This record gives sequence, structure tokens and C-alpha cells, in this order.
Amino acid sequence: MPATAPSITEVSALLERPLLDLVFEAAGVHRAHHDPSKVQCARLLSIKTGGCPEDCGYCSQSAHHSTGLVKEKLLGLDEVLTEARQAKSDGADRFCMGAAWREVKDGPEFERVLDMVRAVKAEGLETCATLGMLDPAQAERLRDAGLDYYNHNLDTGRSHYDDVVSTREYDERLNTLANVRQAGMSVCTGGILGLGESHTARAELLAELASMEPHPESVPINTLVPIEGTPMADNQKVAWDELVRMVAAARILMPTSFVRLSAGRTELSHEAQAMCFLAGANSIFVGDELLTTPNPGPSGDAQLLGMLGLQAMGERA
Ligand code: SAM
Ligand code: DTB
Ligand code: SF4
Repeated sequence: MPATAPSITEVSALLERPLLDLVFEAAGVHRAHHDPSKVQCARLLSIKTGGCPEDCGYCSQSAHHSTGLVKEKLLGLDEVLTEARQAKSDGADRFCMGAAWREVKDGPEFERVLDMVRAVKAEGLETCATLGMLDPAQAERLRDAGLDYYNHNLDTGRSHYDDVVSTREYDERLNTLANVRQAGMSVCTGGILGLGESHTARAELLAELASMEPHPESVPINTLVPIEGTPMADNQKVAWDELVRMVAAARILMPTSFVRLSAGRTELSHEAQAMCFLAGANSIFVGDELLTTPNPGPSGDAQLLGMLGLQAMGERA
């Protein structure tokens, strides 16, 4: 742990500060380390959908829940390439491929994913994948194929984790992240608000992320997208100020990371999103869809970014 790793008590105190003081400080940290007019834009594609053996309580794709989701086999290379080209022409700078796997298994499907990474990279996009757990050799093969980022979320604080997922351990998540780092790829890891977590669990999550050395390059802050048929379908909604607090605290604790305002934006007003950008969010998912749920489409986002004077990073000035 770095000497500067914050304690859970310190992070809790940060989250509980008067909202505007917290946002004011976060905005200063943001402006000291980033161009505040730029937003990193990532496009997601579900390359293998549903039927996942894990039991994550929030997820539409877990085979443990009856969500009505239609399963799909691993997509073909051409289909992925078409989507990546479209994403680039829509202004995305990063293309993230997600698979409903517990872990990567060596074999023809992994080889196909490696081909996808090579092909997307050759289009001049940053590449990201989220495929479940990885061993060190798999991480190295992804790096060699040209993978820039690997996404693997901690989701919540350690004390709440067992109430969310029972089929894998928190330390297994950390182990995959260590394999990603060891292979020299950039780490994308964050969490979800609205899983029934306490304020302490949120502080634990941020303290864990901020204790990584170096900090994760990308920190997605998701808000639960409630899915009918999952145990969390009727969870209490997250108030907008709690999201702003989480974004601001992430920005203060991890000054140089990209903080991504991730799932949940369709339920968020433009005003609340503006507050998140002020508080240091500088990355979003773009396009009509996340993995299996809707996302604000290009026209709504163009309007939002235009109104705020923000520019997509992939766009020419
Ligand atoms: N199966 C891989 C894994 O879990 O690492 C990759 C795909 S998984 C869908 C990626 C991440 O999406 C999860 O870790 C979780 O943080 C987020 N996620 C999934 N369902 C969500 C939901 N309903 N609302 C918000 N975030 C969600
Ligand atoms: C992340 O933190 N959020 C993304 C991405 N990483 C893989 C996924 C959000 C999924 C939201 C629910 C769905 O569309 O299925
Ligand atoms: Fe599977 Fe990932 Fe969904 Fe968990 S979050 S059920 S591992 S697809």
C-alpha cells in the first residue's frame, strides 16, 4: 500500500462533507490535472451475452436469475469490426468488448477475442475488454494482441461483497487486477452505487481503489440499472447527490485517473450530470446501449456536451 493510502475513516469523512465544499475542492483537483473541456468517450459492445455462471445480484446476464434476456454466442470478428468502425465514426475514442464469462478459458473463443483486439486496435481505437477473471499468461496474450485497458470492477466494498456475489471472492477480483497490472496493461476498475451498500462500504471501495499503486487509470462509477428478475430489481434509488459525492471523492483521491460516469445516466438529469462533470467526471459511455441496457444516445449526449462546452476527446478541435 502506498504511504498515502487513505483510511476508510478518512474517505467516509470526505464523502460526508458539505456537498458544495466537496465539489469545489474536487473541481480544483480536476482542473490541476486534466483539461476540463475534454471528455473521454468509450463505446461498449457485448460480444457474448447472457448465461453467465456467476450470481452477481445486479446482473441481467447471470444464469441464476430469470431476466428474460436472450442469450447470444460469442460474436464473429466481422460483426465486431463493423461495430468498432461505427463507434469510431460516431466519435468514440475507446472500444470496450464485454463477455458474460466468469473467467477466460484458453481455446478457440479466446483466440477469436485476441483477433478482435488486434482488429479493433488496427482501426486506431483504444481497446478495452472485460471478460471475467484472467491468469497471468492470458493477461500477457491480451497485452501482446494490443489491449490497452482491462475492465474488472470491485463493484462494492469488501464488507458488502458477499451480499452481492457468492460465486467468487473479493480477493479473486484483486488478483485478476494484479495480473492485468503485471502484464503492463492499464487498469479500469470501479464500482456500482445502489447495491444496498452502507456509506462505509462506499468508503471501503474508494479506499481500496486509491490504495492501488499506481492508481487505476480508469475508474467507472456505475449506478445500478435495476433489472427485473434479479434480487436487486426493487432496490432503493440512489439520490443524485450521492453519485456526485462519489465522483468528487474519487477525483480527490485519484487525481490523475479518468473517472467515468458509467451505467445509470439514462435516469440522471442533465443538471445532475453537469454537477458530476464539475466534480471531476471526465469519461462516459456513448451510444444507445451499454451491454444489455439502454444508454443516452448520440443526439442527447451531443446536446448535453454542447451545452456544457465539453468536447469528446476523439473529436478534432
Ligand atoms: N463478466 C465480466 C465481469 O463481471 O467482470 C464482464 C462483464 S460485467 C457485465 C461488467 C460490469 O458491469 C460488472 O462488474 C458491473 O460492475 C457492471 N454491471 C453489470 N450489471 C449492471 C447493472 N445492472 N447496473 C450497473 N452496473 C452493472
Ligand atoms: C462498467 O463499469 N460498466 C460497464 C462496463 N464497465 C463493462 C457495464 C455496465 C453494464 C450495465 C448493465 C447492462 O447494460 O447490462
Ligand atoms: Fe457474469 Fe459479469 Fe454479470 Fe457477474 S457481472 S453475472 S460475472 S456477466
